[in-house]
Amino acid sequence: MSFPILTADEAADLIQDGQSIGFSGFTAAGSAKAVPFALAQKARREHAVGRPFKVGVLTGASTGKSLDGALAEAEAISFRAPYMANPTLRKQINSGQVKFVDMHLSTVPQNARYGYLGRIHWAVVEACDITAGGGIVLSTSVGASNTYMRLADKIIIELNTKHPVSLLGMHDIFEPQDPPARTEISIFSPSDRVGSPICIVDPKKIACVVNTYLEDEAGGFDEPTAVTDQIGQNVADFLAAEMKVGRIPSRFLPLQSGVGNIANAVLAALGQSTEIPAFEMYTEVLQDSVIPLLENGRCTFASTCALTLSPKAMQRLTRNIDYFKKRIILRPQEISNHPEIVRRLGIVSMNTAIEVDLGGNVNSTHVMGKTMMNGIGGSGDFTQNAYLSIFSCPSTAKNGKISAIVPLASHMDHSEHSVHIVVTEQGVADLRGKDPLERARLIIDNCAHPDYKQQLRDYLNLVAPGSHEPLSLSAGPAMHRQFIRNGDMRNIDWAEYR
Ligand code: 0RQ
Repeated sequence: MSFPILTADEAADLIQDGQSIGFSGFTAAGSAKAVPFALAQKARREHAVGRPFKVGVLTGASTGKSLDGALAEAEAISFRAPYMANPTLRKQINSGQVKFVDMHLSTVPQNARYGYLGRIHWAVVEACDITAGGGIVLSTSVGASNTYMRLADKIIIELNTKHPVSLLGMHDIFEPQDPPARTEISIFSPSDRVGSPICIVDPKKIACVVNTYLEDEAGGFDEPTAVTDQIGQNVADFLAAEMKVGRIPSRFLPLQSGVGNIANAVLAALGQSTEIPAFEMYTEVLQDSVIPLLENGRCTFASTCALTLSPKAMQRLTRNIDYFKKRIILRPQEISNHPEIVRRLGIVSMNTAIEVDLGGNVNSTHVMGKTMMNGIGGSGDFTQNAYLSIFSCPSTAKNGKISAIVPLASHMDHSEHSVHIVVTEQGVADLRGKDPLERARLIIDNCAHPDYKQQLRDYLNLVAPGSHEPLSLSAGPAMHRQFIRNGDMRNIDWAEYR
């Protein structure tokens, strides 16, 4: 089967102002690159002659600089969902210039099918190959590409020969029926397959193929610090202790791990732990730290939605692709993050908080309650359904001027009902089976930074006992107010709240 071959500029010319595009990309892995970059140049040309040009951008999750970065810099995005991590786009979202809908990632394909995300005019999807029969072999992520290609009016394929065609066989593409026709998803172990290695699309919808040779734009990670190492160690020690008391079976449970420096450090620590047996992962992103663990057998299998690897780690994987193909499955985000499977497999979820309050509620998305950082991503999909849900973060941010442990979270993504364990470099608070006052005391004693412990205890003395939740609606936001006024959360005079 042959399709028209166009340049990226010619393909971008097919896309009109006001249209909506479902792009491939779950993190920078497998993001469309050439067409969005060309589209950004087109937007600049249109703007230069006084014509409007903006598009709606749907993806799997965050993307690389050629997609969110280039389009945001060209002021070409009107609407964005469901997750992003680009600084320019973040500014535009926080200034109200770009509409952003922050969603649980597992729900994106279904919401697209129901039409909540509007008409999808184009799917622009990176592939590493197109089979003789017209099947699309996706590249380093699946995200929502299978659904976008099925729903979009027309499809543009970026055929990226930088990715090896031997990725064929790593994907497992499956899209459930919508209720009431949905049946069970038959995944009983991370290595179970339920779908097809390729995406079957209507060939009449393929408008063109754009040939590219471009590396994924995933950045590396910050060097581990004493704080991130200690957080990793605390998580590893806690899980080892859970195994000893029999709450985690000796063959262990599948792990999910979020994005970022902390998640990377936690996985590295679990890999090094002599007390934790070899484990499987059922996760949404596979970061650099897992590659050596797959090589040395500490991680025996990984089901993921994306290979979020630095170029170096990606080379390591491609050099040994047959080995990794036996140990990695790439799934659509609707399946990698599916609540049914997360609950069935008994996943241990490990995500990162911006702040945690004394009730055990977690804010993962909004700094000071109103500035969007990245989005909830898949953290809610896993947290709400995990056997054991863990949130970790450094106990302070911004050189100690911000405490991650606060009386009342300024935004709530994960409630006390779903958050089991809180970990900072100071220690671990196990909130299971604890009432609100016990939770508050544990979080202060075990997780707060010493600079903030007394201040938090003073707050607790102010509000407890006397109610089920130790809460004051006037004093709860005091530490945030103090930071906004003085640039530092410390030194609150609680007298004004008595
Ligand atoms: O700021 O970038 O200016 O230095 O937040 O923080 O400590 O480097 O940690 O890279 O792991 O990111 C929650 C944002 C953490 C991320 C978050 C500032 C801090 C720094 C980054 P700088 P670190 P990480 C997977 C699942 C979304 C939910 C999720 C995230 C920057 O993990 O987006 O897990 N998670 N999704 O200084 C002010 C605070 C702060 C703060 C940290 N209390 N106040 N700033 N920072 N705490 C995603 C997918 O599904 C794809």
